[in-house]
Amino acid sequence: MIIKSAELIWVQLRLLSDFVTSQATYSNRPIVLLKITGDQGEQGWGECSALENPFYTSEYLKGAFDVLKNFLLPLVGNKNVNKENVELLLQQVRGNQIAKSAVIMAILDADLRSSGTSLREFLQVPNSKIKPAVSLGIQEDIFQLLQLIDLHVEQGYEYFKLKIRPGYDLGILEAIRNRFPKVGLGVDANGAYNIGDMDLLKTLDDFDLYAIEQPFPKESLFELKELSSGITTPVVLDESIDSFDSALAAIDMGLGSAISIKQAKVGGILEAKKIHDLSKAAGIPNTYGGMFESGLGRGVGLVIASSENFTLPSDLSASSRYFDLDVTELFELKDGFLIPPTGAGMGVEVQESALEKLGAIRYQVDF
Ligand code: OSB
Ligand code: MG
Repeated sequence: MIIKSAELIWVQLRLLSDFVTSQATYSNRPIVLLKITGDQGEQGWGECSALENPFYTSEYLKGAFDVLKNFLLPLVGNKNVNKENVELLLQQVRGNQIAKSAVIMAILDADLRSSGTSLREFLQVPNSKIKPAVSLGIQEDIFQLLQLIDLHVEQGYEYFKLKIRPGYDLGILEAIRNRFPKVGLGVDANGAYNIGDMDLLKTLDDFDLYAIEQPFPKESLFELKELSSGITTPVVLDESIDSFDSALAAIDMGLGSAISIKQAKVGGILEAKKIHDLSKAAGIPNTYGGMFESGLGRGVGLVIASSENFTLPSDLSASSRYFDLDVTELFELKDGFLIPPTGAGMGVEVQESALEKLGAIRYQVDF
């Protein structure tokens, strides 16, 4: 397909409630959608899921928009692009994984649609459904947190990934375990601890957690290795893994016991698949991480997260937990499960009417 034009569409989504982590407070959830059109009228949609600020990844949405418009789209414009050559065409740009992932998603969407193939078929993912974990931000007090868990248990959630930070850890876990002895619990510190917290973190083994995600910053190699070899709870690497190479190095060095994949964070669907295959061969389980994607990124995440090696719960909750209006159909919990899309391409339709209602701002690029 020769790429003839592209449209970058800025959509101002808003989270239904603030989400607080040790790194940032998220209220707005702007996203950029990329629509590409080929010479035969083929169309493909991608999502750029960079967050509003550079506190989780070094990329942030305005920067990613700029990189897409000025550097990535010119590399594919007027060229014959397909799923086999797109990564190579984008290679000249260093880093900027999230921006690249949007182009790769759009190309894959158009390419797979032209042969009537679904992402699930392309990735050879089994036909399965997801029992998701709901990721809960830091709350003002323990009562609010307990109430929130209650509410989600009622909706059918069985797994909870709690954001923690120093001082907001053992206390909340004790209270939750008292009240919900059986519920599936994981924690995510977004790198908030340091070497002085090693002994405290080792006591987390007492709470029967399915994961301790990114306890230390990604630079703290010794600490990550020391903790993951000193406890039985899986230490999940999230910020540490932003590419196949970083996954290879982390596995080689024994930095963690599990790897969180997000296709955006690692530079796209194709790289995510490579990291999945590598993890599987190394006997390292995966979890799929969300980053408040719109329905497009959520649908893609659900497909990837149904791959074989995602044996830890993934944080991919229902759309209505985040937004009241999304750019696609909503993914809702049915008897505790989310169902990955099965249609051609990404299997998700971006609704122009929703873009309109959300006051989307469009930037047209012709080649
Ligand atoms: O660390 O996994 C993370 C959201 C934004 C940035 C980083 C993270 C997260 C989440 C939320 O944990 C997951 C979700 O519900 O989408
Ligand atoms: Mg995380």
